[in-house]
Amino acid sequence: MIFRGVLVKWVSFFGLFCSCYMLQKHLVSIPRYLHIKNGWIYYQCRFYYMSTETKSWTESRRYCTERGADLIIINNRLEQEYITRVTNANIVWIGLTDSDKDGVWKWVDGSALNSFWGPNEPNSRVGDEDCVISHYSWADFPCNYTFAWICERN
Ligand SMILES: [Ca+2]
Ligand SMILES: [Ca+2]
Repeated sequence: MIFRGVLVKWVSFFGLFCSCYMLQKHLVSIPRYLHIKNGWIYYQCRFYYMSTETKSWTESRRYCTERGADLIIINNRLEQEYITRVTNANIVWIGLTDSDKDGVWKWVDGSALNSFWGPNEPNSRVGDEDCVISHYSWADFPCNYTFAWICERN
């Protein structure tokens, strides 16, 4: 029985790893309908949702968390380039804010910051700019401005 349990665990772990690896390797050849389900796109073992409407940063985040996701955390240049590509370089909210403490930028999960700030950003140009958008690079904006957004989940 113990052996069977271990075997099942091993098979399900390996199966998960395998399908993830296969999807990454053969991403280009996978039919479109496999990528996109209810607006979610699969890329590099993560699911992304690109909004078609606009909301404030807080409302955007709520949309994501109500669906078991959160605003996107951009972990590396590859992810930044992917997001720029799939949004056609449109402005989107990302999961970065300094609303806890001015000048201390934090991802929504508290993870470390990889900086892709645009020239002269963050600059709090119109006053309180506590939330961050991606548009090729990052810029801080007032959180109550409305933009499209991207959710990310496992
Ligand atoms: Ca990410
Ligand atoms: Ca700014």
